[in-house]
Amino acid sequence: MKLYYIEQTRAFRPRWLLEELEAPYELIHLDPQEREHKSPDYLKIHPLGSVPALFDEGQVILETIAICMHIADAHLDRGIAPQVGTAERAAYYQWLSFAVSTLEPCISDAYIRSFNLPPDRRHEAATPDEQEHFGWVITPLEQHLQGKKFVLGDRFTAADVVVAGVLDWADRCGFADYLGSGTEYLEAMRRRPAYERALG
Ligand SMILES: N[C@@H](CCC(=O)N[C@@H](CS)C(=O)NCC(=O)O)C(=O)O
Repeated sequence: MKLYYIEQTRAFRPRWLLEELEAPYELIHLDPQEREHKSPDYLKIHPLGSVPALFDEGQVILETIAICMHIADAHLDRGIAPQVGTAERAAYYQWLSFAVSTLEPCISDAYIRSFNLPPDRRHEAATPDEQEHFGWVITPLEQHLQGKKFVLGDRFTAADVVVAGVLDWADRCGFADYLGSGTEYLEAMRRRPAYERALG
């Protein structure tokens, strides 16, 4: 597998997952300062010039969640995702979807303002309205994580990579006070050796 990568982006999530699996992969670093992600060559891989993109089995896969689910399914024998058709698999789909479709949109504007804009155009993260909204929307996850080690209870899965990836961003752009049980969960995820390895 080849992972197209920019530091401090969503591309960290599949990298972390590959590190958890100790799977062989090639990391293709793109330098955003040099606009390498908008080069004609990279636009042939990802027409929006975004990361991550994964090349596997002769095919390019876009979208972080699809990439993470594909990596997990390619290593199902490692227990990194529940078997298809089980109640656990349904919960797995639910929390993956909740993280990227419901929770992440609450923080993405603040994230862009804090980290993605050119330095002279960056301004303060999370507004009070955004914080209040996030504090409401995180409720199902916050309640679910209480007393749990992992999203699926007692075992680490690819859902943890995606959920913790979103909480990690939230923590870093002004929502730290609104994570509730997610704070302890996130700290435990950050202590995982594979997470640390993926930071490079
Ligand atoms: N929904 C896409 C979003 C991809 C995305 O926006 N990636 C950001 C980094 S986190 C990026 O590449 N931004 C630079 C750009 O699109 O020009 C995914 O999850 O893969």
